[in-house]
Amino acid sequence: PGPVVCIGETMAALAPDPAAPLDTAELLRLDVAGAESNVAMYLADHGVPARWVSALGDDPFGRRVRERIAASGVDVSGVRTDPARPTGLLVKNPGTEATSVHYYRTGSAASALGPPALDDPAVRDAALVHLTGITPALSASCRALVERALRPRRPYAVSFDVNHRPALWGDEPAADVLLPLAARADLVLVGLDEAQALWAEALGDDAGPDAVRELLPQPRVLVVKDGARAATAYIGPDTYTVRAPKVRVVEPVGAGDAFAGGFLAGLLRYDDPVRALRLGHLTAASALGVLADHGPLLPARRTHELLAADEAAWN
Ligand code: KDG
Repeated sequence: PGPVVCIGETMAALAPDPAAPLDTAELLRLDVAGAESNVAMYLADHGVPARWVSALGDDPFGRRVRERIAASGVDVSGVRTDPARPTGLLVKNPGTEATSVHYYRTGSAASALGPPALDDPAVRDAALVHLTGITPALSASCRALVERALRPRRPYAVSFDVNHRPALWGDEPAADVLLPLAARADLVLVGLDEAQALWAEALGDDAGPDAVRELLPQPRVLVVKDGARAATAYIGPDTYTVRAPKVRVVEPVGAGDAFAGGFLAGLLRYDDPVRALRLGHLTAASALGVLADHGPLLPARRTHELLAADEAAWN
């Protein structure tokens, strides 16, 4: 099969290190942050050919982002440099309860992406195109890109991680945009809490994963992630649930992308939904254990042991 092509914005990311509120922090660590390139990096970690298609400014942050992602084994030949627009920036502000995220991305190079990005040679032989619900919130042209990728009779399968980022939507109802987009994808990933927050009215009180499937019956594959508890994959008429292992959490941002990278890699490599869910959980654990979005995987041998182990070893 061809590569997985992940399309979306990646920013330079600044975060206090050691973690402290920005009011008092003195040192900031420079990293990269982008949901789709995170998925590409985790796919590459698992040995699945991955490309990242995007745009960056002609600036030091843009060069840093490109180099970091290329160094992770992702093909960045489809990443354009836009001399007229800057690379976006994300700043993390760790609070006592939770980390808040501040974006400096309006007018960024990636916000000017549009349907022509899909004509890039890097997309032409894609087996799977991976998109997220972040992109349609960035600009009208970015939304048009997602709409076009999800057109009927497309030459590739599309996976779509709902990735609701309330800070990007302002007054616009994200729920009304994201549901029809998700409905047209071949494979959808969504957090249960995210689905409950977005589509509360349609799902009803105390909705579980099955209610999300009822709301989204169209995609052949639907994965509903219930945080630290479990993840359920609906594939055609079949349902598979795998409990999450207990892990130490340093910082959760990036774990959803890691889960997506592991799940997609598992599905592509083993064509086995339970192994795919397990690889999703194991890869999420890599992101949960670090401050950055991208953490180191377990040694390959340990991963194989856990994928093959019986369920008791997982709980
Ligand atoms: O999924 C993790 C992302 O939230 C982060 O890396 C930044 O892509 C990002 C965004 O737009 O929030």
